Amino acid sequence: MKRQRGVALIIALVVVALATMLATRIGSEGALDMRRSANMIVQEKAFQLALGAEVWAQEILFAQAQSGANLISLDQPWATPLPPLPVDGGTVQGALEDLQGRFNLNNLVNADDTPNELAVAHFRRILQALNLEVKWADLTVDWIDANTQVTLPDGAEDNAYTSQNPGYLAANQRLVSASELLSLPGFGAERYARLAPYITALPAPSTLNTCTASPLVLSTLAASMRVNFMQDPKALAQNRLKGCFPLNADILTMVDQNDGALLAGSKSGAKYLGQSSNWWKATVVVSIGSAEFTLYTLLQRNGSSTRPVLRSFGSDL
Ligand SMILES: [Ca+2]
Repeated sequence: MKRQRGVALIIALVVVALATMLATRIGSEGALDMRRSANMIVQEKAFQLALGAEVWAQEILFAQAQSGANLISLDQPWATPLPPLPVDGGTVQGALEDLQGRFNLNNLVNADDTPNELAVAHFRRILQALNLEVKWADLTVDWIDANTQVTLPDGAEDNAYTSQNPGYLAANQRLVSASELLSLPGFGAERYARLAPYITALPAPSTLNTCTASPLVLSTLAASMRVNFMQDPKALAQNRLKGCFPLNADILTMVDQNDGALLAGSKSGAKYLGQSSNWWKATVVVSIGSAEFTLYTLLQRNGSSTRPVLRSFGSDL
């Protein structure tokens, strides 16, 4: 009898313990579910706000197109960032960047699949200016070009990639994102971080907008470039307060005649320089409570209309 009571007591204790465990579990699951739902609501809200700001960016570019200005320069309204604006439960801020002020990696290969010598030489000088190895220029050409012939001296085709573990093939097509450079064995995040602010991967060939290009991109335009804008970036910024600087014509006075003819396109027929743009990057940052979300959008302008071509939520284009 005594023994039976003992057993009953143990069973009762086990039942209570089990019930307590289940209750705790249900409680924490419930809390997690609620937290998860709250996060999803915040995320959806942030996404909708970011899309709203993206429309704002398109409106600004539309107004810019309506203004009738032929040049795209840094003194224009689009170039002024949108400061943090209060919205329901947080803030939204944004900025537009003219991507034709960057070096377009997809310019490295011509439409006929040959290397664009002018762009390749420019890219080599950009790499040099950043203390990076020039071999990455040929490697990028081979990664993009449709053929499987190795570009000399530094190129590589499928063999270099199939021998990796795990193996893969060269893209042999235009880059969708500049971050594809990370696919080149040994390139690495450190090099990419250094190069990233100066490069882009646009879906079409583009001219370089000298009105918005960075000091480094301008100074490396030609081997014979006599002006080093990197020495005095403030002077360049000052010169840009009132309009486009340097104009294409200004650049031609800063290089020797042969380089000038190449940049102006009078030798190849294709202009390397321009003073306008059809490609922008909109960066929108939405903060709600302690959460922050960033939307990057590639915008293409066609006449007076602008449309989003690519969106990335969280990581840069
Ligand atoms: Ca190739």
